[in-house]
Amino acid sequence: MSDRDVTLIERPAQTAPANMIWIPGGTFRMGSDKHYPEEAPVHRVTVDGFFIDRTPVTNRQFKEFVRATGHKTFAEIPPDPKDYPGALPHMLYAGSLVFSPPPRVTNLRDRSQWWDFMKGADWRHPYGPNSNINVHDHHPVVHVCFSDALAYAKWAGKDLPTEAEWEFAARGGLKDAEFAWGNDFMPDGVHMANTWQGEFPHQNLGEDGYERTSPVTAFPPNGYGLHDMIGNVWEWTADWWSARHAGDANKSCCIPQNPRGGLEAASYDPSLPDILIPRKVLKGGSHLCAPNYCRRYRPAARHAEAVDTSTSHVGFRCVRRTPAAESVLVY
Ligand SMILES: [Ca+2]
Ligand SMILES: [Ca+2]
Repeated sequence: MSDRDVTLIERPAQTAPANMIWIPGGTFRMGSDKHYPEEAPVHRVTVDGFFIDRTPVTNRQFKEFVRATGHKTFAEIPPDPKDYPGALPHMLYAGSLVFSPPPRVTNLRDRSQWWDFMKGADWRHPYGPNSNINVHDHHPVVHVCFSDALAYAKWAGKDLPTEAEWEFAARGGLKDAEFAWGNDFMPDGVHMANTWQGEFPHQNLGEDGYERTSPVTAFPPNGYGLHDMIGNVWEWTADWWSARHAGDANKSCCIPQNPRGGLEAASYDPSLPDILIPRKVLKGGSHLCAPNYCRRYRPAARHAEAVDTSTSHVGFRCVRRTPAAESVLVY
């Protein structure tokens, strides 16, 4: 041991759980002032160290959870007519939102043009009842709503990341970089994440090798060794949606520590005043993020999703926090 370097780093005494990576805590500049309004303003935030899953939760991992618990996802349960007064009975069926683009789209504002609430679509049938996940063990699980993701996390002895934890991990140790791997979207012409090439939503060129989801380690990891933080599937976080970030602290003493996002009551969709379904923050963008439509393949990007919504491009990964991250000698 005497001839080896000894480094003192903040790391808990326990060894890393399987397929998780330790993210040393720190202070970083969260958000961006250069893109969409909901990412602004840039503000400093401190997070404690934590473990995070190396990849999004896969179909194989979710299958283990369902086998052990009998969990039924929200998308597999027909809605209770009592919860939807006035709805026609034949319209109340179990299903989930599947990306089904029309041949032509007149305007990019109306997302219902390419999202189809498909009967029988669920995590085992990602593109409808006639599809399956037989050869997709290593693809991220999709068609999970917020409570499904949280149920998995609790079963695994974990939790869902806060937005700040997720963004800090996604940045991979880089300061203020646009992407999880630096400032160049395609360094040396290499695709670093599963996004969309071509004109969204009708022209999916698949130049990165994938028109839909991809195996969770198909693209290079970021500086922390994490795969797919950007692209492939959006990922649920524990935080309630807020239309903008809080401002930067005036003094370094007052930088928020382990912030927990906005208030539930402020997370509703203002364009749907009669529907009071709270929304959570999604992070990382998906295989549907395209230059002409949704440039959200960046750590600072964020998107609101109603807690009871599941789709073919949203999944999640988990974290595990330590009550007291101890400083230990690492050889
Ligand atoms: Ca792609
Ligand atoms: Ca992702």
